[in-house]
Amino acid sequence: MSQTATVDHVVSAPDSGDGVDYIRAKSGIMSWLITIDHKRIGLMYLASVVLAFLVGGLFALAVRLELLTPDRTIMSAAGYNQAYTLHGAVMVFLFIIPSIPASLGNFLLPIMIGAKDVAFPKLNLLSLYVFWIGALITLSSLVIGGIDTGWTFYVPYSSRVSTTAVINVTLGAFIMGFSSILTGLNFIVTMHKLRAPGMSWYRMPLLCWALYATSLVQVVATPVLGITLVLLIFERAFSIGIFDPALGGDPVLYQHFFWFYSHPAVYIMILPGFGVISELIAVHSRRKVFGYKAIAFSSVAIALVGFLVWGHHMFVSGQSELAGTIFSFLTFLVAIPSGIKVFNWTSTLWRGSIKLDTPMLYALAFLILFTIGGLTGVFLGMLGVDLHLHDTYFVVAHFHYVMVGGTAVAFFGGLFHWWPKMTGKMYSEKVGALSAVLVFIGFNMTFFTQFFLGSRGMPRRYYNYLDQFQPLHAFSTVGSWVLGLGFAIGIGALLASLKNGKKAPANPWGGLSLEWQTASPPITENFKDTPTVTHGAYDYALAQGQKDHT
Ligand code: HEM
Ligand SMILES: [Cu+2]
Repeated sequence: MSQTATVDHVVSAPDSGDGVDYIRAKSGIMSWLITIDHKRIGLMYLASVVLAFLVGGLFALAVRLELLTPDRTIMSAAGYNQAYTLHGAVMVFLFIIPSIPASLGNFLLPIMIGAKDVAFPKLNLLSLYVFWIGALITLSSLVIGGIDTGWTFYVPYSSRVSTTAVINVTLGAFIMGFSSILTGLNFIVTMHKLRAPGMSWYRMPLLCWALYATSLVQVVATPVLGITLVLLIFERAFSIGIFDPALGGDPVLYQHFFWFYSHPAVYIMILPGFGVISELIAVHSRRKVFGYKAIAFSSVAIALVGFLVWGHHMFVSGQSELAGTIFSFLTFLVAIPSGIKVFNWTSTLWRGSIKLDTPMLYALAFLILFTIGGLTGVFLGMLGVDLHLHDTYFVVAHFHYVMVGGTAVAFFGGLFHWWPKMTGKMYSEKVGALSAVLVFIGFNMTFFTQFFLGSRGMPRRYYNYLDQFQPLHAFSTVGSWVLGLGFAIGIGALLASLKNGKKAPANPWGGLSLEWQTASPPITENFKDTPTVTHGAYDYALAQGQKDHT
């Protein structure tokens, strides 16, 4: 960012500039491994999920490369099944679910509400270790032969037919579930108990509200996945006949259990993204968020309604027509709070003094991509339309628009936004902007094509395909290179800043929420004295010496 922008955006001087920052406070690897500082834990989570993103991303590039030609390109059919399964499992369980809450959330939440740490700092460290253990067990499948069931592990294929490392991957996911639950519990208690004086619920930044709603889902839904996976492991190890029809079990029951978690889980993935986008849009357009309460409550509403719609994954599984119709109707309801958010973000931008910094570019990309993802979700929620589109590339395109175009893009936008705070370094604004543009172009090339592929009948998870699909597949594959390049350049810009970056000021974007009122990087205690909060997170008009630009 440019010099002049810094000046015109600074709102207040840091009030905790002295004291040692949390990075230099202690040194040596042990001081990290046994730390209970939420900022260090957040940073270690950050490194872990970015690493997971790279692993999942390499599988993605391999899968896409295989699909460049209708027949064999680089791998066998069996290898292909393993590649897309691990891609899906790693991206979901090791990247998207923990990405924003465990890394950015851990780092920011206590600072944003003016606390010194989360409510249970040791539990926080435990959740990181639980995550590492689960992740390693899941990845151990790589060395002992892979897994080819798809990330949903549907029975009876996963319990009886597949000869692969199903138990490792599901056990790993089971264990990582505890990490998710612990983080959720910790956040809920932290927000209830540790808000600074004056930090009422309605003065909290919207990211906190989003993390609150996410935590509720994590705590309530994750145990269902845990039980399901344990049952699956027992089924596979001892053939006890819960899910396997040959043993008197019910495979559709597995699907109910699985999606009762996994649909709410998509809100564990996207709600934190909503929170990040609210921050980016408000700060980089210097506007009071339009409809603060509507955005806050819509997060909670989405979290609650999200529990009622799992059956839309099972329209073709033989559930009754009445059940299908009800699930279809309930699915449409989720569109309302989601629509409210998009409307309010757009209204916030309206006449704001928008600065096209890298985080804002990512936020605008999010708005477009998530809107496409959400609208195509409405198509899939229509019972009759889904019969045609089910298990085609239309679905692949839809969930990538939501998960990558939504959550992953929000995660990177947030990473650029808070990077100066976390590391004390400014990255190259030009390179950052380049990455955002490449991600946006590459993403649409990769995935928009797949809406056409799917509606023309290209099934998902197929190794070979009819020649007529090749032009679109090839275009999508080339797009994945542009997308991969965009992400790589973005990560490169951040890493390079650690060495060559200019020192970051406390408040490079002129934000009003508390994290911008402390030093970059913050001191171990976050604030020298407990801050007293006198205005909302976005009250630019009320903030001292500053006018809202509108
Ligand atoms: C870097 C860009 C990415 C590319 C090019 C990509 C590409 C693909 C492809 C080609 C498939 C296989 C579709 C099929 O055969 O049915 C797939 C599946 C999947 N991807 Fe991605 N992906 C990317 C990023 C992500 C991310 C960030 C996530 C995060 C959640 C993700 C989640 C999934 C899931 C859940 C599946 C389903 C696997 C299955 O059906 O079993 N992808 N992806
Ligand atoms: Cu769903």
